[in-house]
Amino acid sequence: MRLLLATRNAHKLREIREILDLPEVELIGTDEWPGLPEVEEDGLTFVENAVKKAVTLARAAGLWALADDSGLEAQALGGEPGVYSARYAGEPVSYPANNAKLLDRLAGVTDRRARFVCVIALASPDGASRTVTGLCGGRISLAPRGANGFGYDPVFVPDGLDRTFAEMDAESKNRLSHRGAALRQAREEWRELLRGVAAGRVTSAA
Ligand code: ITT
Repeated sequence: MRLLLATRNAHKLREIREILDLPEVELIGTDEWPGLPEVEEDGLTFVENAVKKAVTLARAAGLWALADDSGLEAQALGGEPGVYSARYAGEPVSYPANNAKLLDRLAGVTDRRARFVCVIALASPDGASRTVTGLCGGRISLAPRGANGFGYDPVFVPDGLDRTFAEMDAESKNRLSHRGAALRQAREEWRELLRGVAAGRVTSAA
């Protein structure tokens, strides 16, 4: 079966392809399916946004679709930047500017606890959907470190380690990350469903 990956973020696409390894499923990027609509991410939760992205693109393409909505929540900032993670420092999206704003907001703050959240939504062409959620706890470093990964990786140190995500190779990050956790759960929970879709027995995620 073909599964449309409803994200325009190339870093996420790579991580999803690395982790969601299902034999019956051919993963298709949005660049391979012209004419898809832009989705405005105006939800107040990661679940709302992930479902909206997956359902909109599944309906438009007539394919099953998988979307990721994710972000960082800093404890001392009441969960900021949260669903606003991508555009925290405004448009155009700049990862260094987002990191600088976060470090600025946390200047002099001793509670540096934070967590990454990743919601993956799976939608069928009829508009039905399911979600899984992955979390990764850690803390915000005092300064950016490392050049791997994307987004807030240079300022995020996962629990139990001293290196930021940006100082790790992809495999180590995937083992610990919110996206890794969500995708492993997706693979477990949805394997049979996707097999049914591939065999023509299942037509809806409802
Ligand atoms: P799509 O909506 O097309 O999937 P996006 O980048 O706009 O791409 P989101 O709205 O879900 O995605 O924003 C997620 C932001 O959260 C992302 O831009 C990063 O700033 C941050 N983020 C999410 N996962 C991350 C990770 O694994 N490492 C670092 N930052 C991450």
